[in-house]
Amino acid sequence: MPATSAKSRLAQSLPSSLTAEFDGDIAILKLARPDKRNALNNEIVRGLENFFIDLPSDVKAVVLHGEGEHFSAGLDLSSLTETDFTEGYHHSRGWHYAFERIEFGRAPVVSVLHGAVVGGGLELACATHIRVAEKSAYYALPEGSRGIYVGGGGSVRIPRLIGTAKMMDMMLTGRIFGADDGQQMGISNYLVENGEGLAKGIALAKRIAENAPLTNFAITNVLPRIAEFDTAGGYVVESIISSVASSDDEAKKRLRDFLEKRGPKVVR
Ligand code: 1HE
Repeated sequence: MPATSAKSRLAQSLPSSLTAEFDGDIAILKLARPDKRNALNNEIVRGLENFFIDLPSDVKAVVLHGEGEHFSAGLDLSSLTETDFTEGYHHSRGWHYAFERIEFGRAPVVSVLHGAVVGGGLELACATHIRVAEKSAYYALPEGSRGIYVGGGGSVRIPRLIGTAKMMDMMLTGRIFGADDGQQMGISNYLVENGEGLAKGIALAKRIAENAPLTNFAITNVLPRIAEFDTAGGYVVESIISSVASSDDEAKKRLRDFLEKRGPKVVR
């Protein structure tokens, strides 16, 4: 798969703990620190941030997965041993900035989860737009037992997915949820057999990449904001973004295609 120069420059700029491949208009980004169970140190978090800042505009969707037996063991615990308040605060804010680049970036992101998806690993997964879990995936927030607290946006994103009560249970009691529970609770959108996650993630990313870019932008960057607005404000912003999308040439072409019997039908 030949990469354009912007894509190969981006791949080469990554730290050794991250690798990127390109397959047409999708990128496949891998956490590549299996010896440390893809624990997230500053290098990986900054590498993720820079990857999403520099993502070329012809990349239409991203798949994020992890090498080895686990998606991610969360925060690299060796990086927090001697921090004071100010350093800890900025460390956490650094994760927020990086994960916001994923959540509100240029392209929708599909994560593929397997093995441990714990602490900051779960926070990272929750910053992506679609989660595919393999049966081996399990979810935990062991911060309580480490004497720390989530710092990668987990308090904001995880309750939106599973509710505050379940997150409290995970943090207070160390409760671990398996892949079936995670699917039922809404952590994952898709549940597949072990070894099938990456193929499913790539297939979904390719499907997402076929959508009009402006619609994907509205879904990832505007919908989550509207969902937090009051009702009246939500309706106004929805009407604005819907009008912006439908007045785009791409929408006009796709609507014409359907009316002239060229566009895809919605079939099961
Ligand atoms: C690590 C980390 C890590 C593994 N930081 N080094 N996260 C946790 O509390 C989870 C901690 N990790 C584990 O519970 C286990 O490692 C796993 C269940 C994920 C995997 O177990 P296993 O048996 O496959 O691997 P292992 O033998 O425990 O670990 C292999 C190596 O990875 C070992 O290093 P080695 O030099 O002895 O080979 C481990 O020390 C290392 N390793 N996990 C550093 N997390 C923004 S705030 C977010 C807050 C959090 O994320 S808190 C949750 C932290």
